[in-house]
Amino acid sequence: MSQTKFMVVSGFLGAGKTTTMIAMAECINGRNGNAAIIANDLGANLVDTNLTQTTGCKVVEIASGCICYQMDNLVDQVRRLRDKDGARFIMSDIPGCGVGALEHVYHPLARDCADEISLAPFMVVADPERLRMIMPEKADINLPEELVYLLKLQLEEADLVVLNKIDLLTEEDIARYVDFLKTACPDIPVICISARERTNIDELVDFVTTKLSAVKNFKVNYDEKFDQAEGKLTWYNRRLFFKTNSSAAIDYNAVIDDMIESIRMGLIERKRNVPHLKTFATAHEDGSDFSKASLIGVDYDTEYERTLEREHDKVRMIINARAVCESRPLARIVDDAVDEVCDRYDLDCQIFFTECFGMTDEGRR
Ligand SMILES: Nc1nc2c(ncn2[C@@H]2O[C@H](COP(=O)(O)OP(=O)(O)OP(=O)(O)O)[C@@H](O)[C@H]2O)c(=O)[nH]1
Ligand SMILES: [Mg+2]
Repeated sequence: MSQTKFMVVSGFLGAGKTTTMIAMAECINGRNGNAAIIANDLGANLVDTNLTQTTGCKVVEIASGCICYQMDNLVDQVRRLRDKDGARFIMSDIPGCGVGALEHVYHPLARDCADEISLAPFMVVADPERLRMIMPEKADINLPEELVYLLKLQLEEADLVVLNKIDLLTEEDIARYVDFLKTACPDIPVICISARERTNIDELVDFVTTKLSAVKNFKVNYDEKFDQAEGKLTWYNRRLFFKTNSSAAIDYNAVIDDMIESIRMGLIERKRNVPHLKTFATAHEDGSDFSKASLIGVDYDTEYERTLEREHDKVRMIINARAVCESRPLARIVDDAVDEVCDRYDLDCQIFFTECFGMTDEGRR
């Protein structure tokens, strides 16, 4: 049986896992390599799946839990992508606070599926801005200390560290980050890329398509410290539908921007943060006109990968937030933001789906 190569892409919230997977898939497809992406996250209605679909890359979703805890489903999906879609290189991310896929995914695959699945290097995407927390400067970027622990743990799993977002760095900065990573992750190769600008993606693809994982023996200690870190995070997913009461077409880019600003202000008022807030909006009648926004913390600007090109009277929207905020205030903050834009722009709003849960909430499972 011909082997399919599988790779896990790990990395902190907002590091650029999805952008990197898309860039790699486009590059591999350009070489006739037939790539596929598995978008993995907790909960349902994922911005990342919708965004990836717009690129034309093959994408399936494993939602509602980390792949670490649904190996049968993962292996099924990999086989299906191989047999139905002819995928030869399949990559899956894990939730941005996730660790443990080396032990829970790579080891079982190496043990049980070695004849059909080969394992590409376990890849960890690092965002320079977040790395500042663990560099000698120990920058305070307004995230709790507990999350620093998760960031460090993620790096320990890597066969390959990808320093992303180098478009934001000078040559001297890049050298400083690489030096740090070489010390923090001894003997682990570092490849510097800009997923957004598609810089060094060929080099990265050469590496992961030709090298294999070392399948290191690394076990996460799921102790109190780990629980405290996970306990800091709340997941929020909502699907909704806006329409203008007057039926007039309006600029929904302004609505989205104001809504995100309102969420930001609500979090700041409560001294909370959001390591990644994403929105995806499509015109009701024309799915090709879409907007995708990301905010990687209340202290940063909202970034738009794409904005709506035209005015519309109706849009569908998905909001995903991974926040350092308890679930009830977070839900209220988003509700308030939605109400605020409905009033300001005279909109009607249908809410089809909302879930909001703390990672370690009692009674969730
Ligand atoms: N400047 C810059 N921004 C980037 C780059 N790669 C990704 N981003 C931006 O960083 C933000 C987060 O990127 P994602 O790819 O969604 O990050 P992620 O790791 O998949 O995030 P989660 O799935 O929520 O954990 C988005 O606004 C991206 O456009 C890059 O190379 N340069
Ligand atoms: Mg993502």
